[in-house]
Amino acid sequence: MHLPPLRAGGVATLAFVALALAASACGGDNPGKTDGGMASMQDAPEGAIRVDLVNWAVKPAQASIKAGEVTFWAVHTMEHMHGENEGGATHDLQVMKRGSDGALSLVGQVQGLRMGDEESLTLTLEPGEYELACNVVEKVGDQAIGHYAKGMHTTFTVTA
Ligand SMILES: [Cu+2]
Repeated sequence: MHLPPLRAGGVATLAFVALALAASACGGDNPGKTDGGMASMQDAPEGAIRVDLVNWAVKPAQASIKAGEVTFWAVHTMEHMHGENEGGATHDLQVMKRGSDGALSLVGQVQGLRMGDEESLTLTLEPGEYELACNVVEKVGDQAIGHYAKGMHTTFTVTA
């Protein structure tokens, strides 16, 4: 007795649905957004700090900057591989400031960057300790995959 051949297809379809759900759950609501206005740029905006978003790391081109207006250029780079069913179809960039009590509060973010997507984010930052992170939590198969827990966060310092 053989398994019906549609089984593999069925599994693939389920995986696709899970991915689609994950994508819509973590904010694919960027189309039409105009406040960034630079989504189609191929090169980093002048003076911007490139931040690569990969499985599973947030990698800014520099770890600190002077306070003031700061532009991050979030890139879900093509130059990395995704293992099968490991997730990571979309990434966010959350910029969070660490308060005196140690708690992180959101300063600004871009969400739902698919592989090859890039978007700039300009913020006015006060001196302090920050964290650059991706807080996407997606469902892959039966597993909930939290990108932050996987390692998608790094310290970023803003100096006076
Ligand atoms: Cu992520």
